[in-house]
Amino acid sequence: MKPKSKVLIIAGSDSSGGAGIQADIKTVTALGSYAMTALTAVTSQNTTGLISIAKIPDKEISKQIEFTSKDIKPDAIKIGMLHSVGVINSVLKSLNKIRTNKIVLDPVMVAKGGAKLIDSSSIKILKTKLIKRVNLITPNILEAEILTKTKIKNLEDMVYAANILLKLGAKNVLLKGGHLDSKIMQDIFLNKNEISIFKNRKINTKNTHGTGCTLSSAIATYYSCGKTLKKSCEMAIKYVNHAIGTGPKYGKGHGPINHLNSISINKKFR
Ligand code: PXL
Repeated sequence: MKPKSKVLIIAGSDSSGGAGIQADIKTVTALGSYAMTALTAVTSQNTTGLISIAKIPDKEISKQIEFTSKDIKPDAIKIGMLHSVGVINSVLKSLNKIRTNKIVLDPVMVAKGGAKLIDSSSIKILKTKLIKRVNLITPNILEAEILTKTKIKNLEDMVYAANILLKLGAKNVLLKGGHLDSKIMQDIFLNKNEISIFKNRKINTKNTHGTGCTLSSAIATYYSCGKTLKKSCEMAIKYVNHAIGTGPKYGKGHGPINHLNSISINKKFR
């Protein structure tokens, strides 16, 4: 097959390959599209935790976004780890220059093991500026609690918090309920006109490293191919659910999910 569309990923590297830009590239590829990248940081980690973060200079991030997109125009953009105010400002400036208008933001804040991936002043500018510039924001419970300064214990709290995100200027919100203590997964998609709740079987496993990165990249890929945001969320959730269910069980800690669950290898390459 030939790639169906082109997706630009703005995110950090996870050396263990399960999350970050590695998860993003695998996802975009496994769903049949062409991945381009602008790297924001390099993390050293394995499934048991993170030991260091090296930051890429703001100017280099802008150059990657602008020079790459000038030549091959992305159909959609996925944004992940943005660790500082400088990075967010550079990304905002570059987004205005390249004019791709399908943007999905995963407001990455902490890694699975608890390491902080963003500083507090960045959270403020994410909330006041970046949120308005993107088409969809995909917080998990913890991220939504931080962004809305609320406590989320159930579905009702999720709807309340998601509405605050709309008031902050978000156009569409996918609030992921996976961290709630319940037997089914409930994710809420909403905008000013509609609300949908996606319900799925919750898979009991510790191997969920990179689910947020994978989900937002899958959404960006479906969206880049012309599906609606709501449909893109629904299909991306299904892809991640299958990826969790068929995880390869690598490493001693929180292992990766199976990005390959959507593909089979052509006979001539086996
Ligand atoms: O899952 C959030 C995330 C995003 N980006 C990078 C990460 C992680 C989690 O580990 O390493 C680079």
